[in-house]
Amino acid sequence: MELADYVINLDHAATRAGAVTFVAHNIGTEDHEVAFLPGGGPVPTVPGGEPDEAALEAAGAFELEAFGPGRTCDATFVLDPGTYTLFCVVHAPDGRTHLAHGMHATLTVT
Ligand SMILES: [Cu+2]
Repeated sequence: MELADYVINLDHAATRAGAVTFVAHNIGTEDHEVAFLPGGGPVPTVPGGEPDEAALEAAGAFELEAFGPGRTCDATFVLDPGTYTLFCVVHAPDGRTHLAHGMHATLTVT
């Protein structure tokens, strides 16, 4: 996948369940991360737009931690079938999260 400012471009919108390796290229100018929300749907936030960490933890969210422009990171996760929302909550220079700027995508696992 490619991570840009502020877009997640997936190579495949769907994949098979089991161990899935993600290779993420940061082609943007800011740090980016990829957080995964099992169950899909909107990312829970608290008033002001910050992610609701307690709700994310309760939902079993996990992540590929933030890394810098021009870098590539990979991670392997064991995924159950379902829908996942992928998103980035690094802060942009304006103080808002990348998620608030539209940096999210949907992955379907079958
Ligand atoms: Cu980002």
